[in-house]
Amino acid sequence: MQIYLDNNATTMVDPLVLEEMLPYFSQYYGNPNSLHKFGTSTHKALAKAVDRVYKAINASDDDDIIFTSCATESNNWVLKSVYRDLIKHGDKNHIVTSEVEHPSVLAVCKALEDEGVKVTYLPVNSQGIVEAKTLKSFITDKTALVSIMWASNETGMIFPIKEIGEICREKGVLFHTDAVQAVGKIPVDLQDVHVDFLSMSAHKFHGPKGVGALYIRNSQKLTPLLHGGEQMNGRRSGTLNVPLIIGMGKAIELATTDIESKMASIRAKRDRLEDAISKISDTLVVGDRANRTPNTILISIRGVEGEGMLWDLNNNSIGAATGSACASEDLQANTVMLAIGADNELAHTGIRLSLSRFTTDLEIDVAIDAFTKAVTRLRSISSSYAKVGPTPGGESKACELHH
Ligand code: C6P
Repeated sequence: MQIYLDNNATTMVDPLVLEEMLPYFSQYYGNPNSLHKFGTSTHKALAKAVDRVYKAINASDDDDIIFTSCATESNNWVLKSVYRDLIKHGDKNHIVTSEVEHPSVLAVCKALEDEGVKVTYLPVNSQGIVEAKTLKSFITDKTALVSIMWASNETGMIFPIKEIGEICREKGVLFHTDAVQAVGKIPVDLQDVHVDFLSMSAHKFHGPKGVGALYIRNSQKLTPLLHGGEQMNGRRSGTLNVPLIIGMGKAIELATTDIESKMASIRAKRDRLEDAISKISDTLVVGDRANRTPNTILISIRGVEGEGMLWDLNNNSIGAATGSACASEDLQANTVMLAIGADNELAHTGIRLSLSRFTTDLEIDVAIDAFTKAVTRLRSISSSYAKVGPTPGGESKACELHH
């Protein structure tokens, strides 16, 4: 039995999604910009996919949703083009983001600092989220953009996007949110929150890899990242990836239809797993579960290196992570745990477990057993744990980290 608990890294393509995509590889393969039937025969399915994405996030007809190759492209596009439009060719000089964004935001901000942009990296509280009141005092009349994620890929914690959006609107500053871990997991309603730009990625909600989108409120100006042809009304050049866009449309519809009951079912399994593994002494789960995406747990286990834990779980055919998949090779401490106030040792012991709607109760039972045994084995050979021993009382805690 293979148990996949790394759904924040990527998800399995839903068989219903695959089924809908398949004819568009070898049957209806025309370029949608061609005028013959090979091209035009894709139009109906493409229009349906677009409608499905608009509906899923409750975008209005005045807004634009532009397909990209991934959320990394969407994030790069917003940051680089706002820099070009409002800083390089305007009178602004400042961007606000948070310390815990995904590298596809943070690395772009670092690159923009080299171009002379001032970037404020907002701290997070002990729950791992930016507080809206913190943001307020950092916005100046030189601020071009605020970019804050909707939900954390590492902890699952949900940020106060509605309040942040209101602050940005009041101050007249553009607001971008990286909603990769929110779309398809929790309700995202763009009539309820004020967001100018929103990034998403199909492979996080059982769609294919290699396709994402950028939502643009009121189709407002944003210089394209990719210049070339006139695809997507000239906003994003490159031949449309028809099967992947169709797959994204189907996947977002499946993920967001009856989302509350899907969330309840995933949450019940997540909570059962969390309750069981946090009974192990000296463990700590980051963030209140009520304010987390229903599928995610970031747990630290004193005396157990994250990589060792992954090794043991992997030997039991369980796939988990120590944090973001794209930072998994550098063996560094979990950056989000450090930002929350964990010391270096604790930040090396984080394990991220992320479920999906395909996770079964049986898989949770097996995972609980394997996790518990792995902790016992790894602690028995841990020199640091042997030196200190279990904390008196040894009880586990919900997050209580402080700066
Ligand atoms: N996070 C993780 O293990 P792409 O793959 O480019 O469509 O998505 C990038 C991305 C952007 N923002 C957030 C919040 C994300 O979680 C991700 C992908 C994976 O956490 C892989 S690094």
